[in-house]
Amino acid sequence: MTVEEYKEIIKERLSEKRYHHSVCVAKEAVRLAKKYGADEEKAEIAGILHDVTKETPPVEQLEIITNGGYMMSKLQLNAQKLWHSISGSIYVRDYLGIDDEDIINAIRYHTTGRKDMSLLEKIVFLADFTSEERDYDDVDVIREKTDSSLREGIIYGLQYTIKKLVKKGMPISEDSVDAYNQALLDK
Ligand code: DGI
Ligand code: FE
Ligand code: FE
Repeated sequence: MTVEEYKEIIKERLSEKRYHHSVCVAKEAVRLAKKYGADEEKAEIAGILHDVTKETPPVEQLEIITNGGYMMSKLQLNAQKLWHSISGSIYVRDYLGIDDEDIINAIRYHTTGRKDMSLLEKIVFLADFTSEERDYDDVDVIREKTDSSLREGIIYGLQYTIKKLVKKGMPISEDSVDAYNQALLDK
């Protein structure tokens, strides 16, 4: 399938606002791929598809996840915001026929990050924060950091997410903690 065909699928499945977000993330992922030497086509595909199941009803997401042979941990079951990255990665594999592991993993870990992220995974993780339609308070700070190094962007992005989750009393995924510690310690 072509990027244009993936865009049509996403348009059908998402609200206009989130479709626009997906297009912006794809564009930003391509920009970062050019800058940091990743595969631009994979960056565009992963960017456009990263939130494919974000608006899919939770029950359907559970079905996709279970049918895909994945068992969520207690933490994952309790953090519904994490479901779309798991169900999305299974959806593109089992329903859209994507067999590129790197694209599948970039979708799978776009919300939490993880230890030993590939270049493409880092780019999609960061493009979700720095895409042009994002307008939270310190978006310019993470854009600057991401432009100076992926590692700095990742540290800042995870600090932002982890702080927000702690404030709300929410559980923190081990993948986020591992990604954060690795970015801090491995220079
Ligand atoms: O799908 P988007 O809105 O574009 O962005 P996203 O995939 O980064 O999702 C962000 C949401 O996921 C946000 O509400 C916080 C939540 N989240 C991210 N990391 C964790 C998390 N929730 C829990 N409980 N634990 C995490 O580690
Ligand atoms: Fe997401
Ligand atoms: Fe997103």
